[in-house]
Amino acid sequence: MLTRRTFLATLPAALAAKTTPPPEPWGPVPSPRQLAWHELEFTGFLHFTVNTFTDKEWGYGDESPDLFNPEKFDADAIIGALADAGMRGVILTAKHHDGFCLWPTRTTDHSVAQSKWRGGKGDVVKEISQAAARRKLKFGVYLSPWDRNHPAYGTPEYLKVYRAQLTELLTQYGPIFEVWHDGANGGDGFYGGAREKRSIDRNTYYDWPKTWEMIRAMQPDACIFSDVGPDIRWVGNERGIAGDPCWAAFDPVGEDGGAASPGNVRTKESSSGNRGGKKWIPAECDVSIRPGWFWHEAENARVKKPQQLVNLFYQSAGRGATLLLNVPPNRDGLLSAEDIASLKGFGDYLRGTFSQNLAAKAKADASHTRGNDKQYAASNLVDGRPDTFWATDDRTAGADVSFDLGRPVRFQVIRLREAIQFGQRIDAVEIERWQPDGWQPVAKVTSIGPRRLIRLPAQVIAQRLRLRVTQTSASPALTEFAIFSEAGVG
Ligand code: FUL
Repeated sequence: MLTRRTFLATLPAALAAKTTPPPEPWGPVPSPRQLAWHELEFTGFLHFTVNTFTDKEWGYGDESPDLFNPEKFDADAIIGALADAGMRGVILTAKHHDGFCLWPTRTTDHSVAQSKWRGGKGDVVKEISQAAARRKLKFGVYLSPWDRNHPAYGTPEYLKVYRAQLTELLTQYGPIFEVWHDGANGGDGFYGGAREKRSIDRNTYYDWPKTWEMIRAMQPDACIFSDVGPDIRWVGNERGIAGDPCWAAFDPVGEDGGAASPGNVRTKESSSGNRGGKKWIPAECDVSIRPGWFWHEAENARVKKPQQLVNLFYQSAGRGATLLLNVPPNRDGLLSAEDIASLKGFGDYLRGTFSQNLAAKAKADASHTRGNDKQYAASNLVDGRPDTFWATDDRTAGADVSFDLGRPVRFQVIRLREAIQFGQRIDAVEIERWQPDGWQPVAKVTSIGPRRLIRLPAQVIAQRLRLRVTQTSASPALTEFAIFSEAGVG
């Protein structure tokens, strides 16, 4: 007998049977680990090693481990300042080019274990990773392939050392969200006392495919970063600025047009990616809050101001890339007051601007556009949920959604997100507002992907807004339309 209860229990299945299928994916799509990474949006970089004490950017590799002695090192204080700025992950230079390891590795004596710091019992990697976990920041590691200290650098023997170091880092410090390999490779160095120049073949020496396989086996959720991916690409500059447009697809090509590898990529294509490219390798924008990557007293007055960080945020995260902002600890093992003040001003701006979506209660209407379905309704654009989306089968230019805000609203920032699990489908959109004499343009942009922030030159007042997809490569699918009033920058 069909009671009310059994009827209700069968209802969801009956409804599910009637739903329209989601859009067919178009082009490359992100892996689950990349999807999780896209959500981070803003992460921190910590450049810290013997260079901090020698005032150098690249150590030669002959530095005494005793130089490293950050007497007031406080991982919670460092991570706290990054978390308060709004960062959701942090990457530490576990080893820079000089070869000094910030953890007590079994692979070399050139590490914290040989330093005066904490009587040789300290472990920077452990303390930073644990402090990050306490503040719910994801933790990642930078392990420089180039090692100017190691006697075996340049021979196959060193590759074993590099992989053993990676294995220690990826098995002893909990979950890793990103493994960062830079592209600086070979040259002169100490090399165990040889003090000579050693060159390597950037395409073959490191046998990257094998190393990446090892990383996958040890930390399947970690994204691997390098000039060429495989998960995340370098944006091609160290100024923190993504291209506009910035496509997530990228098919890396070497400097000579042949095979690419970390340290050998045609960077002019890295900032915008390749529309129609075959691989989903989104851009990461690394930039330092100071002129250098490491802390130098002489640069204390040149720390970027909150307003500069805000501009960088729109030029990186706002174009769908992730911002990786370096904030180097000083000789005490703390962030300097200047850096903390800038982070605070920037964090206040982000919270003040993005905590309230002024379109959250808007009535969304896509009735002019064909193919809409209740399940993928336009109201999903304003519901604040990342897992619901608006989709239409209409891929002709002009598919549109209008939003009635119920009263005139003043705003200056618009945020759009595509449902990237189906690929980066949209080529261009326009935003308009209703004026007594019809729809008037407010903004036009191209690539959206995981995020597009449009910062208008001045505040706009509108009660009705319209989003028009003016060019698309497949039927559009978007998860968000949000508007914000911009906070002041302290
Ligand atoms: C580069 C290095 O040479 C710089 O020192 C810095 O670490 C930067 C983030 O990556 O490859």
